[in-house]
Amino acid sequence: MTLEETVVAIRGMEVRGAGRIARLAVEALCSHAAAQETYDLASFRCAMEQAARTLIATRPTAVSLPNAVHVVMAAMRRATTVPEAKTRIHDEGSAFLSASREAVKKIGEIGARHIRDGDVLLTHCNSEAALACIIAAHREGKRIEVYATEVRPRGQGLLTITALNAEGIRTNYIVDSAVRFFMQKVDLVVVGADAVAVNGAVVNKIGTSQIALTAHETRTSVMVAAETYKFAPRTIFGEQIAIEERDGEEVLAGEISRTLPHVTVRNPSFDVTPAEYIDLIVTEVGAIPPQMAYLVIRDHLGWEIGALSGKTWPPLVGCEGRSE
Ligand code: RUB
Repeated sequence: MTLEETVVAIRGMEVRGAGRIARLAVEALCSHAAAQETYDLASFRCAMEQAARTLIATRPTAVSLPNAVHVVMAAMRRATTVPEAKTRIHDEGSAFLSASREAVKKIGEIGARHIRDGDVLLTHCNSEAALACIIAAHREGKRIEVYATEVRPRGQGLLTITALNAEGIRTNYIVDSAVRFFMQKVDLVVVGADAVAVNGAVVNKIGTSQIALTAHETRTSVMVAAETYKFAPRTIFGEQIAIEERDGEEVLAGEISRTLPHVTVRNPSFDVTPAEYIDLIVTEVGAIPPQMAYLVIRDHLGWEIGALSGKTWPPLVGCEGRSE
């Protein structure tokens, strides 16, 4: 896919989910680098920095996206020639792609250990990391049953029930507003994450915080499955994670909304679940209580924490004097 096609695919949610978005962005950076014909390092760097910015702007909430782009761009910035930069981008990009796929597998293995034989689970949206845990538990022979939400307005629950059905997992498909009705039957909520803040708060599909609150009320455990590249380093410096608000047309389409001039349709795509409503975050480096998020950022992301305190992020290196 070209850079432009990738941008359209991510914005239009043909490719969605924080992990998949990150991998697609890295693939786009790699092919964009390979397609550059210049041997002038400054021009090459500028083209790549602009591509990085464009990709990061496609969807604002999933921190996996800027984190993945940063990994590749940091490798490029160390190069002194264009061929070296291309090689570094290719190598770093390939390493990220395989580490990301491996992380999901590992999370599945670790997460499955927290699912018991006979458990009733509830999941929300469509998270490959959360599904990896559920499917791994099922493949280990644990008899589980799942409640999966519909996920208004985009209906990602359909993807989830299709995946669960393909595995032969007993699944109940419910509308989002039925969560509290069924929560008494649920042993464990398993969801993914678009971002994890330094204080352990988890950003995930809109409705996750309501589900966690309901789980708290019934003392049902909440497990979040999140690769380490979904942890948000700049939250250390108080940066807020932006919550994407999508077009109201996704909620109320067409003529009816035009006949209600006093009504504004609001469509936030994600919400924030505070750490106190989360029991465990399963990452590829182990399961942690949310309060340990800082350690993941410090020890496993490989970011220069000091460098993050700069005002503009990501830095635009190599485009000095050029129009963006
Ligand atoms: C997807 C969503 C998922 C996380 C984690 O939202 O909220 O739970 O991205 O997914 P959207 P994964 O459909 O708006 O992208 O574990 O696959 O990264």
